[in-house]
Amino acid sequence: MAIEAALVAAGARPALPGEFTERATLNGKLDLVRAEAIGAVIDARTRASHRAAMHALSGLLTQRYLTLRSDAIGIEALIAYDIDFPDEDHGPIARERVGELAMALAEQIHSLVATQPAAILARDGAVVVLAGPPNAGKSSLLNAMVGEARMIVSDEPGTTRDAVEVLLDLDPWPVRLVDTAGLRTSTGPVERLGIEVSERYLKAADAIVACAETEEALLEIERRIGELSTAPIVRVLTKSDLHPGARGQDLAAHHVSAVSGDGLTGLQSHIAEIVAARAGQPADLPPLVVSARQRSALEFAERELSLFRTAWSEGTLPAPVAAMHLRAAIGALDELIGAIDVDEVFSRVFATFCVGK
Ligand SMILES: Nc1nc2c(ncn2[C@@H]2O[C@H](COP(=O)(O)OP(=O)(O)OP(=O)(O)O)[C@@H](O)[C@H]2O)c(=O)[nH]1
Ligand SMILES: [Mg+2]
Repeated sequence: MAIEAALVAAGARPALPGEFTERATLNGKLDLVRAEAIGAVIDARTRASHRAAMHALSGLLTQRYLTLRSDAIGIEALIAYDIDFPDEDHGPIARERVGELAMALAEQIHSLVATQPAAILARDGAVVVLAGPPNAGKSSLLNAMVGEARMIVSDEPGTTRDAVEVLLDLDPWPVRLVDTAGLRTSTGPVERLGIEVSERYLKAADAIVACAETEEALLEIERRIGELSTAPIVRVLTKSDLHPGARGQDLAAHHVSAVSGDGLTGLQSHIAEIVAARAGQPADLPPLVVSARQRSALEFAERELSLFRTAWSEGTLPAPVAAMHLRAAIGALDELIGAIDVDEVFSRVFATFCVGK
């Protein structure tokens, strides 16, 4: 602090939030997409978000945007003839060809816009609900999976009353593990409320871990879950340390102990597989667009391209007017990358950074 005060007295001033990154960008060392990626890398709480941010930081996302932009400029060059010679019937390039290229470009842009659900999944995790009868060992299982005593555990049935979510950073997608009140015909009003919350979570679940100590109880709970949800179910027979003998061999259930840790790894891999089967493998998806600024620029470009395509293919507007939509799409792509004078965009982006980055 004393050194800082001396420096300030000598005429220095503390860096503004994001100022170092902003200066690097303004001096051409970083493009805007990579600059934003620095913030995203710092903010990433999951491996999936971190991976997406690192991809952007590497410059590959910028490359992708640059390709889109140069494709759009390529189309603009093709229609120049129609604009310059509006009275000619046929330009050197067929109108349909321009329409096809604009369509292909719009699809490319859309595939990036459409990564929003995957970007949300990477940040927040898939909802995976632990469900089962009271005392099945659900809270103990959650504690064992996250490696800390998050939930109160007791041998009194009906211990958990409220649903509690914990982020579990599985690969390739994180999971929001939800512990719920044990499902049974309620004994009291508070527990009944807890069970209603469990039922709501089950309806919204991406996957359900059905937990029970015996196979009869497991089948019964599965039947009850089936009335509320169509999400895939992972079967778990709990407390395997207390049941050394063969139990539920036909059920293809995971035999898990929260005490010994038995079966936990296999269960987690199975959950991760189910989520990946629904959401896809990151390597098969386009790069995730994690920045809201980038997504809205892409959406704008997509809308303008669609207006261009309609005007162009239906010939409802003169070519120069249709071309204005294409120009607007290119403008949005320019702004996305930071290729033009974007002082205002810059300051908006960097103001969200913490001091000194
Ligand atoms: N030996 C052994 N005991 C366990 C295991 N898992 C849970 N228990 C015990 O079983 C009892 C119930 O565990 P909880 O985790 O509270 O069960 P729950 O399903 O969350 O119960 P409710 O919240 O009431 O629905 C506690 O006494 C735990 O110590 C296990 O893997 N092995
Ligand atoms: Mg519990």
